[in-house]
Amino acid sequence: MTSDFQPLPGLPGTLDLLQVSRNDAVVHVRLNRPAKRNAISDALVQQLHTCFVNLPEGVRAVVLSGEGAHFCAGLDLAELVERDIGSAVLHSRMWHAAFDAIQFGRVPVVAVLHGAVVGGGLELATSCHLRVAEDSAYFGLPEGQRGIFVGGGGSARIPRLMGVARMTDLMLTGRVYDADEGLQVGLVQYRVRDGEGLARGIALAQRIATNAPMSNFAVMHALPRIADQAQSEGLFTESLMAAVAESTPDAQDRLRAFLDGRAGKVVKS
Ligand code: 1HE
Repeated sequence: MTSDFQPLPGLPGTLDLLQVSRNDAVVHVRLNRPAKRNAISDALVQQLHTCFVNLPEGVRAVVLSGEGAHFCAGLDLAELVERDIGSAVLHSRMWHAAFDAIQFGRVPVVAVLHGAVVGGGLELATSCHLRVAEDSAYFGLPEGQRGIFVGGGGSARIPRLMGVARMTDLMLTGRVYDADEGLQVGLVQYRVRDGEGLARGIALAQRIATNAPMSNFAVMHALPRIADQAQSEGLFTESLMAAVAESTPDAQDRLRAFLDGRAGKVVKS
C-alpha cells in the first residue's frame, strides 16, 4: 500500500487474498497471494468478484496490481481437479462473472503489470481498461502446454487487443512476449521501468477519476459493444450514448466552463 492509501473497510465477506485500500476517489486492489505467485484459486476469483461489485460510492477508478515478484501466474493448477463437463462450464462461468464485473463494472480499472502475466493472469489483465507494464513484465498463454484452454474470457478479450493470429502463436508454440513486445502488439498501453508501475497506474487512475462519470461509463460500456456491432447499429448506439452523456448536468457544466475560459485547453503532454 502506498502511504496515501488507507485500508478500505466495509466490503462484504473475507477478502484475505486481496489488499484493498483507498485514497479519495481511487481504490487500489492488490492480489495478495505472493507465495503462490498470485495464482487464481476459486476463492481468489470469488473475492475479486465481491470486491468489484461492491466498490463504494464515490470511487471513480481502480488500480489493480500483484504483490510479490509476479502479477499473476494464472489458474491455480493445484485446484485443477477432474470435473464433470457441467462443473467445468460453471467454473469457467464463475471467472467470466468476476472478470465481467471488472470490464463492465462501475469504474475504469488500470492494471499494473510486472513479472509473469500468464494464462488466467493475462485474462485478468485484459479485463481491465488500461495496462501499464514494467520492464519485468512478460506475457504468455501456457494453456496449450498444460493441456487445457483459456476459460477466463481470454479467447474473447485477447484477440480484440492483439489479433487471433498472435494469440494462436502464443497458445500453439508457448511463445512469450516481453514488455516491449506487449506494447508493440497492443497488449499494454504504457511502459515504465521496474518499480515505477504503481505510481504511473495511480496517476492514470487519478486523472481518469476527474472525468465525468457518464463519459467514463460510455467508454467502458458503449465503446467495446459498438466495436462489436455492424457500423449501422454502432452508429445508432453511438448517437444514443452521446445524447445520454450530453444531457447530464456534468456535461453542461464542463462545456460552460470551457466556453467561459475556466477549463483547461488540450495541450501536448
Ligand atoms: C502455482 C502456480 C499456478 C506458481 N498454480 N501454483 N499457469 C501456469 O502454467 C504458470 C505456472 N507457474 C510458473 O510458470 C511459475 O510458477 C512462475 C513463472 C509464474 C513463477 O516462477 P517462480 O520461480 O517465481 O515461482 P515457483 O517456484 O515456480 O512457484 C512458487 C510457488 O507457487 C510454488 O508452490 P510451492 O508450494 O512449491 O512453493 C508453485 O507451485 C506455486 N505456483 N504458479 C498453482 N499457476 C480460467 S483458465 C486459465 C488457465 C490458465 O491460467 S493455464 C496457466 C497456468
